[in-house]
Amino acid sequence: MTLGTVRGWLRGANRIAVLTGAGMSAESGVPTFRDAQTGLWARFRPEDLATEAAFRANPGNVWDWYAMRRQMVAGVAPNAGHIAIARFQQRHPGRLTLITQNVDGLHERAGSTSVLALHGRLLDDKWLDPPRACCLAQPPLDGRPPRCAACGNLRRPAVVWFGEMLPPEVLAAADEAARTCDLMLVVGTSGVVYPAAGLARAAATAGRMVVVNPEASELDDTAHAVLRGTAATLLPQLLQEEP
Ligand code: BV8
Repeated sequence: MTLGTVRGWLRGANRIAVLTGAGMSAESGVPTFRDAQTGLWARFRPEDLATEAAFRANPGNVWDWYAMRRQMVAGVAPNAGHIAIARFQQRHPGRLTLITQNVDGLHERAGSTSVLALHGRLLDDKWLDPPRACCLAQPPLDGRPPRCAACGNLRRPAVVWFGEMLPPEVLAAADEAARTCDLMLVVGTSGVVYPAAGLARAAATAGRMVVVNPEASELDDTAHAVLRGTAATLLPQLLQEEP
């Protein structure tokens, strides 16, 4: 399938969904999730760091991994792919539902609205255990991680770790969008992580599902079209208005 064919499908689609993964932010300089970990974390698989058990076992190490990622994300900018999606949403209010597995906040920074963030947000924190009155009575003590001065409850990144439920209302909205769309663009995801990848499969049944990825992914065999290219190159070509 060519770019032109998919552009034709998009023109005829009233309800568009876009599902993005880590590859969406690669051209902004954010390493993809399954890229080799760098530095201190080179010997860990992300699946082994992004879990509650890992955090409880070694809170400082996991907290530092997130602090490093926060610092990296603070220093990058949305790329042409993020901007193309945001501009399309502005030109066609309500026609494109954006679902992301990413926690970097770059879609919002590009101007996208009502982003369905399946896996939470890197820059937000929450209490590890349900907060008691003491946790809410004063700011947490600074530290790696910060903690409640009275009971020691830890702060943790407000992201969804492996083995944790996705926010039910976000997942329900994403599921609804996937099951009722005419077309879903699946951009920059290996299609390994569930239930996110299941949304792409649901969209392939409801309408057309198009993969945008420079490499092969687990979703290629279910796609109606596979466009071999990057987010920052192909999304502006797919989503820009006719000249
Ligand atoms: C749950 C937040 C249940 C944290 C993340 C076996 C089979 C099926 C499922 C499972 C299984 N075993 C376990 C499970 C469940 C598990 C899972 O799916 N595991 C995987 C590893 C098999 N899922 C869960 O645990 C989920 N929860 O199921 O709960 C439950 C139910 C009830 C009660 C309790 C529990 C939670 C999953 C969420 C985990 N959190 N992130 C953090 O970020 O630290 S997931 C993490 O992976 C990121 O969010 C990332 O986005 C996501 C998916 O990875 P990708 O985005 O695809 O990134 P990846 O690096 O893999 O690929 C990048 C792609 O980009 C590549 O294809 C590459 O070619 C492409 N690319 C590169 N450059 C570009 C590009 N594309 C375009 N342009 C470019 N320039």
